[in-house]
Amino acid sequence: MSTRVGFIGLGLMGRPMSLNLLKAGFPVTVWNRTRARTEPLAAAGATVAASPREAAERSDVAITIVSDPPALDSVLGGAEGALAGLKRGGLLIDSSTVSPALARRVAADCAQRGIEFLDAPVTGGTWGAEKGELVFMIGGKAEILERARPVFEAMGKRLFHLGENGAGQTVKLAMNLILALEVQALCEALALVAGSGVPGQKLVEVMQASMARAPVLDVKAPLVLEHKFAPSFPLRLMHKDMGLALELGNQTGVSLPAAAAAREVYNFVLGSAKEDLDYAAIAKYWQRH
Ligand code: NA7
Repeated sequence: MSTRVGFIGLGLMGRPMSLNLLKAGFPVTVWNRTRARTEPLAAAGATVAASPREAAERSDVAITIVSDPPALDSVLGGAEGALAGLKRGGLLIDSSTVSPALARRVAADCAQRGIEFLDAPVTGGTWGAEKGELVFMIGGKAEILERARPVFEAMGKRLFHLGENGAGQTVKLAMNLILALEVQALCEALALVAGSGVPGQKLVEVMQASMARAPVLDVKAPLVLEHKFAPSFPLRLMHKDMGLALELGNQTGVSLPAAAAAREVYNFVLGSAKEDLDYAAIAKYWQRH
């Protein structure tokens, strides 16, 4: 019998990921806080649960992908939470980006109930989620990852086993820190040339022919030049991830001076935003001058 999957969180990432599980033939039960977002999944053949607990009860593997640590606590804990629904021997995979400390706490809560746990945040954005080409960064037992491999492979193209629970989140926070700083560097450099009267497009052309070229900048440079900031990876989530990275640095005694400075720019733009924006919108920091 095919592994039954419970899928909790149908945001920008969760919706295409759960659709890919359905396409791969897994029986999927979904839950989302805003119920209207379950409709496209129901139309594609998913069962809709009334609570995270019910989604977990109907599954062998439950997957969560929600905004942030409080959201994860709220879908896992309590009488209607997913942990109350999973059976002994079941598996919880969390693909949200949260702190490594929270991943370890969830792992301990699962262990007490005889549930296996993998922290498995993703990179690849909505594009990767739609194509089923996400990259998973995984913490937990290697043999559990192997057990879940077919489920992961319905959603992603690369699986990295990085160590014990929490290691997936640690690498994810470091990855997003790199992306956040690359985009910050691009926006600063564009402001510098624009301030001297040279069109930003000229800088981008040279960058594309140089060592400074980077895939994330291939995607974000046109958005910055055209001032198009519809969210692909929302600014609010990158802001959250930078906060989590700085918190991890505090806890481990590792100083992150560039991250601390960049977070001020992310703070400023997020604080003055009137709508949901992509994180490339940090370019607005310089456009106010
Ligand atoms: P989105 O598109 O903002 O989706 C967030 C999801 O989290 C969405 O399903 C939300 O439900 C859900 N959510 C948020 N807060 C809660 C609470 N308190 N309780 C239950 N559910 C909640 O984010 P993405 O899909 O782009 O990203 C998800 C994660 O992957 C995030 O950690 C990223 O950093 C990486 P809603 O539909 O709003 O009711």
